[in-house]
Amino acid sequence: GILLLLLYLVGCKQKESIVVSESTLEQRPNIIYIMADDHAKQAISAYGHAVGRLAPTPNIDRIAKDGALFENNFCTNSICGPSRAVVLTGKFSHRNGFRMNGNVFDGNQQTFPKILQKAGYTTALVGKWHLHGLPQGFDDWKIIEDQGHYYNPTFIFPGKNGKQADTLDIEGYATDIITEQAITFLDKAKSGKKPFMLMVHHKAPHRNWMPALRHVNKYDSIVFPLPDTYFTNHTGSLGSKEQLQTIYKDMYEGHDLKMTKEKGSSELAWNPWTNDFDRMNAAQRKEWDHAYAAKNDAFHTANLSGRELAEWKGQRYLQEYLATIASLDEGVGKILDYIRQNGMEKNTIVIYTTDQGFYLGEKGWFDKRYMYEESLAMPLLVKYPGHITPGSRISALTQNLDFAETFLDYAGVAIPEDMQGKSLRPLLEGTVNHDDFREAVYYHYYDYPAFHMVKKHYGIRTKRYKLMHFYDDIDTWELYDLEEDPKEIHNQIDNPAYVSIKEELVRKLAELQSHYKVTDQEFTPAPIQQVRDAYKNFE
Ligand code: SGN
Ligand code: CA
Repeated sequence: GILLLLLYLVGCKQKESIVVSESTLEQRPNIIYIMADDHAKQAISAYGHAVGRLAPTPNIDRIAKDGALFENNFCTNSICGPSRAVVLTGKFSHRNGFRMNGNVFDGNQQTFPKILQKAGYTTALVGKWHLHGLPQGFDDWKIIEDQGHYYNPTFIFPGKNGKQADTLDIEGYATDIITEQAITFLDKAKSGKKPFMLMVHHKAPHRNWMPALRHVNKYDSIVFPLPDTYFTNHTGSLGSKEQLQTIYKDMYEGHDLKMTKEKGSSELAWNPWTNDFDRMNAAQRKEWDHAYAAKNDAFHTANLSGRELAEWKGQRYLQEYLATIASLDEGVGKILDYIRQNGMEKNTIVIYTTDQGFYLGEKGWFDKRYMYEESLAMPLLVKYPGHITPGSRISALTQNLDFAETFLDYAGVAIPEDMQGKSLRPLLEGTVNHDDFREAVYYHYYDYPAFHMVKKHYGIRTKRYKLMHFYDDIDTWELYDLEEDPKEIHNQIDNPAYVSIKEELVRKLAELQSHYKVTDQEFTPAPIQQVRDAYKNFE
């Protein structure tokens, strides 16, 4: 009787909080989540693109070699803050409330770090946050201010003596500092009894693509192939007609392309905001100017115009973007080496991804936001020795929506009913057929009018097709056959041959919206005049 009573009491206690025995705690994997900002999968050599092969990322590739590479991983809303909010909550933007960068994340809501923390994990975050407000659910955090700076960035961290937060400018290069902070955390966590979850959020390779001083000339002698759609006029797409993200039309000469005013001068050409360069100290700036002098002078001598100038800009952009990634790759190498040298490799899951995809000149563009492939796709590499077959390639349709669920699954914690994604663990362990994982993904971008003027749109992507609807101050549909037209140049929406496919996609789209609890309110267009006025203000 007494024994039964005791068992009953123990049972009651277990219902109150998540109780995990010490031994189970120790068996649970550590999680290191490394997320870059705007790192296109074309620029990761493991993905096999020409650009990635010319500017290899050997350390990031180690994760794919030792683990799995996801071929069809997508974001739900291709912009920074919203992607981060989806990762934290496992919910679409319309459910977590963070639809665009200007929103403020409701930090009181449920997130996976909070759940892991309750379940006995030590949780930490270093680097970019961009959700405004201070992080919750982390035992330890050090974030960069808003977008942060490449040189001598300001960090925000928990304050002392009752202060919520303190700030400190740390001298050096952002990517290197974020890596060092991550290692400092690992050093502390190494001897701890609890498993940990560390999020390493880099600023790189976000605009304005400033490489570390040691890499400024890294790719000067390499000619990168510009995409064959670099000069393509995407006439079938009304939705992208008014965009402002064409490399040779919209990039700022000084800020983005690091061009100088004239030969012999180190004064930057048109530079709408100088803050990024002003952050450098005198010694850094001197080294920077010196590294650029010869190549900028050569540009002035060449006196390019028209198509040649447009191509030169594309080259300069790729050289800088990829040189910025060189430090990222070194940083990933340092973290991988650290866990190997400190006996943490076997029980640590390492993930490499980014917040959304990016254009490297496809259709002439930079930036992201669109549901077209380059910005929809996110690289995703995961390793967990002994649990994931080295060199696996996963073709299933997956999303950043699935990350939170995956981490909880590996930590042995129940996935809350209201999370909207699916754990990737069955894919990683090879217990589910890739084609059976998910039939289609849903997407919705809201940030208009804003930088680059990408109109609001939503849509569905299956393995083969994509249907998109641009709305608000426009009402236009696009349909692409990714098998016949992987570069999405030919909008088939009015092609009679695609009528039944279109109808099927419209039906599936409606199904997805109802499944994910999308309400009509999401699409209420602002009066057209209001949008036009905001555009004017924005300019
Ligand atoms: C900045 C960039 C934009 C970029 C947004 C959002 N301009 O405003 O090009 O689209 O960030 O990027 S910059 O000249 O200030 O660099 S996001 O990744 O944070 O969403
Ligand atoms: Ca981003």
